[in-house]
Amino acid sequence: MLDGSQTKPLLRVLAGERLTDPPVWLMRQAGRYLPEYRSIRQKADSFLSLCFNPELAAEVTLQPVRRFGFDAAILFSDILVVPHALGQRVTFEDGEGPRLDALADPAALQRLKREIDHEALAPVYETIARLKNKLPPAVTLIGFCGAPWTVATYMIAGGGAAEQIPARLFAYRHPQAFAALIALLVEASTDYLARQFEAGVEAVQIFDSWAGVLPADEFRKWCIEPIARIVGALRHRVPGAKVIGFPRGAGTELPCYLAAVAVDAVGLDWTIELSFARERIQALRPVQGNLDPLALLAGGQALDRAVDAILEAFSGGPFIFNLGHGVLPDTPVAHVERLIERVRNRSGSR
Ligand code: 1CP
Repeated sequence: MLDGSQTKPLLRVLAGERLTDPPVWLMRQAGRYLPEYRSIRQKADSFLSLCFNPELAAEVTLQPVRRFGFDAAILFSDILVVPHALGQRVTFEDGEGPRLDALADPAALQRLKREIDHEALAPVYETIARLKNKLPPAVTLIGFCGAPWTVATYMIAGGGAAEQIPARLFAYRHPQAFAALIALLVEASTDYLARQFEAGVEAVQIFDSWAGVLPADEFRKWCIEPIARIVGALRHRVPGAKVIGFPRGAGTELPCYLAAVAVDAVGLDWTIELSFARERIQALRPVQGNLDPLALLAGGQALDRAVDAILEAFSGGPFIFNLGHGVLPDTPVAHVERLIERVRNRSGSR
């Protein structure tokens, strides 16, 4: 399964190697900023039907790799296919983001299945199988899931919510029910990631997009502990499974996260100060990141300066160039081209 780990740049970095030319890919590299994505998106009735159409999902996964020559392809899907496979109603309204049948109180948890329905996710595994033979040999296929905390925020609020107030209140008011939901998501996510490896992904990323809204002790309880359980159980099922953690907003809690979670690399958001990241994080584990997506949207000298500062900070150790969060829909394609060119031209000269 891990064939190619000797040659694929991204897998070499995940194994702890420092490369003169860092591999580069971008979170949300497939999406509305690409005209070729928008034209495929029109062919599908809904966003979920695009995620569950293996032919189209494989195609949109490949689009950014073809256009920009990224070192990784990330499976085209969404973190909210897991609540869907647990029986919750999930839809995506155009321009408004996801809508779920909110879990308003502990009794609502009874509506969920006891375990993830792999039948519902079969198209995702088929997309992975199709991609395996279609990727250039140096490109790594990355699978993913949302971290239990981040997925729970959407399940409880029924969509995106400012500061994740509904989920935080639920966790304070009903800690036992909340722990049961997190435990269900730990099982479901482990199972889901193991199946992705069996279908052909070579690494996975665990997106904890809302880790940063929690107080430190809650962060340890609802983010660190569950993710540590997922990574431990996953490695039991898939020995050597490569995992990238992305606890967005974890800040000064990052060393604690790395002490407890055996991820192979950690994704850094753009707020992390670079010398702190080099000395306190990259010294422990390979890092991935951390360009501000707004610097990419802005382009010009702001982009160049930010790229150079990141290369300067991280080129001395194992490093994957990425954004500190996803590509924004209004990002000009020319700015992504400029970014790739700069990363490839500046890094080699060091
Ligand atoms: O119609 C459309 O085009 C919808 C836009 C869109 C896209 C392109 C959504 C809705 N999801 C995706 C794809 C997606 N989502 C990918 C695969 C593509 C790639 O990375 O290239 C991945 C990895 C995700 C992960 C995801 N979904 C996260 C974690 C990363 C992050 O951005 O923080 C989260 C929080 C979601 C939920 C979600 N799905 C879609 C939206 C608009 C949102 C955010 C909702 C919100 O909080 O407002």
